[in-house]
Order: sequence, then C-alpha cells, then structure tokens
Amino acid sequence: MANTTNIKHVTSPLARQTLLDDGLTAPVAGKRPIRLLPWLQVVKIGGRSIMDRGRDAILPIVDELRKLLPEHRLLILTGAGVRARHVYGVGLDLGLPVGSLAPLGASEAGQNGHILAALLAPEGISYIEHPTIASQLAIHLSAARAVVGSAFPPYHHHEFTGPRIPIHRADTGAFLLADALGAAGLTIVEDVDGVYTADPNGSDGKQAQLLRETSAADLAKFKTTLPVDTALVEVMANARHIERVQVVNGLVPGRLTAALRGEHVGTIIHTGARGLNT
Ligand code: GWN
Ligand code: ATP
Repeated sequence: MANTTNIKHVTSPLARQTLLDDGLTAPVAGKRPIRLLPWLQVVKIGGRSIMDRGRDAILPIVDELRKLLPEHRLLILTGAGVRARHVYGVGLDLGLPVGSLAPLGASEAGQNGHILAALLAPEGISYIEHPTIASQLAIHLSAARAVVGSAFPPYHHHEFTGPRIPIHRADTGAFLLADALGAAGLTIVEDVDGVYTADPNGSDGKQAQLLRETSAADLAKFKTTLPVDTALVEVMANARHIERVQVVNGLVPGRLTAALRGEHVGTIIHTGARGLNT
C-alpha cells in the first residue's frame, strides 16, 4: 500500500513562514517575473477623450492602428467614457455600493471595445473577452496581429471601498495588464498633448504647462487633477516590467504611430520599475 503519511510534508521554501514577512519571502519572491509577451505593445484608447467623440476622432485612429499592424503586435484596450459617468451618477443617486458601480462602468469600456473591433474587423481583428485575455491571449495574437479588449480591470465586487466611485478604472487596468504580461510598452491615447501642470481645459488652463517627462513619484505629489486615473500612479510605483508610459494626443494624426516607434511626442511617465535583471 502507498505510504500516505508523506502527504503532510510538502517541501516548499515558503512552508514554514508567514507570507507577510518581506524579509523571509524576499529570497524566494524577490526575482523579477518573466516577460510573457515581450513583443506586445499595449495601447489604451480613451473612452471620453476619443471614443465619445465619434467618427471624427475614431476613424483617424482606426486608420493609424491599421497601418501600424505590419510593424507591431497590439493589445488595444478601450476606456469607458461618458456613459460610465452617467451610470455612476444614477447608481450613486440610488446608493449603490462601489462594488456594484465597478462592473457597470466596466461594461461601457467593453462596449467601446466592441465598436473599435467592429471597425478593425476587415484586418482580422476581433474583440476578445476578459477571460480570453486572461488565458488565451497568446493564441489569439498568433492568429491576428492585434486584438481589442476592455481596459477596465474586472474588480467587480472586489473593488476597493472608501471612494464611492471605482478607483481602478481603464488606465489602471491597461497598466496592470501590460506590466503583468511584460509587454514592450504602454501608450495611453488622450485628447491632450500629455500631462500638464494643471488641466489645460480647466479654469487655470492658460497657465498650464506641458510636462515632457515626469515620474510616478512626482505625480504622486501632484496637487492638481491628472488626465489618467490616480490609482495608475500607485500601481506604476510598484511596476515590475514597464519602465515608462507615454501619454499622447490621439486627436493629432501620427502621434500614436510616432510613440510606438519610440519617439517622444507626448509625456513620458517613468514608473518604479528599474533595470532588467533585478
Ligand atoms: O460584455 O462589453 O468581460 O470582455 O467588468 O464582467 O461588468 O463581462 O459582468 O467575458 O467577464 O459588458 O458580463 O461585464 O465589458 O467585463 O465580457 O461583450 O461578467 O465580451 O462576459 O470581466 O465584454 O464585459 O464589463 O469586458 O469590461 O460578454 Mo462587456 Mo466588461 Mo463581453 Mo467583457 Mo464586466 Mo465578460 Mo467581464 Mo461581465
Ligand atoms: P476614460 O478612458 O476613463 O473614459 P479618458 O482617459 O478618455 O477617460 P479623461 O479621463 O477625461 O479621458 O482625461 C482626459 C482629460 O483630462 C483631458 O481632456 C483634460 O481636460 C483632463 N485633465 C485633467 N488634469 C489634467 C492635467 N494635469 N494634464 C492634462 N490633462 C488633464
């Protein structure tokens, strides 16, 4: 008969210690994770800033994405836009908890993805669902040069409480995916030239100056609003792979293409990830 007593003695360097003590886990967990898709470029298309503007903003971006396909393999992720803001307003009025608002906002990001994918369908590009991104992205990118998905992270009822509006939105979701996949880069497409010292469309807009380069650490100290989720700044600080993100103006033809070619055409935000082999 097989000796079953050994079942209780699984060998693991983590077996005899608390997982909460960094000093104990670091020798085992301190290694940089492998890059799963190091050739992948992730592009986040703004919901409010691009998709909500309709054909005038969307068709030129579609054209640019189409022309980029021979050069790059893309995961194109869409933000939620104004419909999410409407549903948050209705939900908040009804007293819905943040965990109920998160999937409502997320579904709008998905809808924008479906729109974009429909326009890119002649290139063999499809919308793929969250579970497909999670477990079958590689095979889909073997069949097509690019796929489209929702940028919103599926926190659902696990969304953090505190703020009444979900804090982990499309920019955060796009970054979490790009970093987890060890992608070559993340470009965030907005309707402004990058990150300014103040909202260029706000009351102090005239004084606002474009920051050509900044860091997650500097943005964490920022007193004004940002064109990206504030939670993005926090996840950037703990990045493992993605060392910089570029925010570009998608209303100016050619900016997205230039950014993917490595040109500095918007604001480069340096994350907390450093070096290649640590
Ligand atoms: O519905 O547009 O994925 O890719 O966060 O969950 O709210 O879902 O609750 O695979 O799992 O609306 O139905 O919807 O946007 O998120 O998807 O068409 O369970 O393909 O069913 O993690 O798309 O949707 O909204 O992304 O962001 O069926 Mo949608 Mo979204 Mo589709 Mo997805 Mo959520 Mo699924 Mo999901 Mo839900
Ligand atoms: P989503 O994808 O979540 O729908 P989005 O990324 O398309 O949203 P917004 O969240 O509206 O778009 O962010 C872009 C807007 O942020 C700009 O149009 C600009 O007016 C505003 N903004 C606020 N603060 C700043 C800042 N410091 N620098 C640049 N733009 C800013």
